[in-house]
Order: sequence, then structure tokens, then C-alpha cells
Amino acid sequence: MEIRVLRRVLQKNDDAATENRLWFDERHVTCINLLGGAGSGKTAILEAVLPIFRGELRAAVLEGDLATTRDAERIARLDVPVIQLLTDGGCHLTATHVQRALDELPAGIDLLIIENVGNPICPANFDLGEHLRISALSVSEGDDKPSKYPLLFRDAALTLITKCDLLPFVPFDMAQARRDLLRVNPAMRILETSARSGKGVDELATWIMKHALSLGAL
Ligand SMILES: Nc1nc2c(ncn2[C@@H]2O[C@H](COP(=O)(O)OP(=O)(O)OP(=O)(O)O)[C@@H](O)[C@H]2O)c(=O)[nH]1
Ligand SMILES: [Mg+2]
Repeated sequence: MEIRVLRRVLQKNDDAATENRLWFDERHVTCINLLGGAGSGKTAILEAVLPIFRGELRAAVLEGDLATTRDAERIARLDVPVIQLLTDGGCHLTATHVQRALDELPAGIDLLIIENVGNPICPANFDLGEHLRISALSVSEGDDKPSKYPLLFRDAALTLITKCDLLPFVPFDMAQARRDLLRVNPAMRILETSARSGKGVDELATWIMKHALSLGAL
């Protein structure tokens, strides 16, 4: 009996991602996919950085979660347009999830940040149609994570080492983490941040605005 082998099982997702990218390009929207493990500080860093864009660039957020609207509520408190995408148990967002939300976004935005489901593994495999990926690694997760979860960092243009205010309290070898991140992706930029102390937040805002500008959003 002939065994049929289907390759490129992600083709359907990739097709939707290509359509999403076209949608963003036609409207001059820069799209960023923010990935990281559960609780790595993704929403907290968004809460810190989004107010800086006010008056400079019109941002909106898609929040990916298995359950609850808690993260969307946190973003809505900043008066930033936000849509909660619930995956009903799914461990990652797909391009189709994003596609469904596009027509619900307000007109005239320059930047869309998609906070993916907190998970260091699956989200990395799904192109959402973003222009840029930012990955988050909190110091409380441990400096071994870049080597253990390389896919999370492989396509990141920027990795945020988050919760740096906790460095005095957790064993985290920064030099080792940086070395391992650059081994996974020598082209990435690394930024040490803390949503609590504000460390690196202005630099993150500048980085995002510079990239949005070079991608033609502004
Ligand atoms: N000390 C410290 N705690 C932080 C920082 N950022 C986030 N936290 C805490 O870490 C926990 C998780 O933060 P979130 O911002 O919800 O993390 P997340 O990655 O969005 O979580 P999920 O969306 O559930 O994956 C919360 O208790 C935050 O208060 C930080 O910079 N410093
Ligand atoms: Mg979150």
C-alpha cells in the first residue's frame, strides 16, 4: 500500500499569515508578535511601553489567551484599543485567529502588537503575518532557557530579558544568557528591562518606533 506523506502541514496557516501581512502592508500597519513563556512579563512590559506612544503613534493590541479577558482589561485601562482572542484551550495563536480580528480593529492605527499565548514552545511555530517578533525571557525563568527553548528566540529581532529588578534575588547568569541567545540568533538585539523599575522601557519604545518608521508605518 502506498503511504501518502503530507508535508508542509502549516501551509494553511502560512497562507493566512501571508494574507494578514498584505492587509498590514496595504494599511501601513507595523505588526509585532510578542512571545514568551507564561508569566514572563509580556503584558507588564506592554503596560509600561504603550503610554509612551501616545501622541507619537497609534497602537492597538491583540491579546491571545486560553481563557479570561484579564490581559485585555489591563490594556484597556490604558485607553489603548484591544481585542481579546480566546483560543479555547489552544496553546498558541494562529494566523486565522488574527485574521478574524482584523476587521474589528480601529481604522488608522500604525502599530499592532499581538501578545501571544504564554508558552515558550508552540507559538514560535506559527507565523501570524507579523513583521517583527519580540521574545521575552524573565530572569526568574532561568538562564538556561535560550538553549532549552531555542525556537522561541530563533526569529526574534529583539529579546527582552524581563524582570531585571529581581536579579539580586534569583540566580541568573546574564553573560551566559546573552551568549546563548546570540548563539541561537546572532542578529538579535537584546534589551534588559523591568516593568517594575522602568529599566529599558524607553529604549524599547525607541526601538519599536524606529522599526515602525523604517517599515513605513509612520
Ligand atoms: N518583579 C517584577 N515582576 C514582574 C515584572 N513584570 C511582570 N511581573 C510580574 O510577573 C507576573 C506575570 O506578569 P504578566 O505581565 O502578567 O506576564 P505575561 O507574560 O503577560 O503572562 P501571561 O500572559 O499569563 O503569559 C505578574 O505577577 C507581574 O506582576 C517586573 O518587571 N518585575
Ligand atoms: Mg499576558
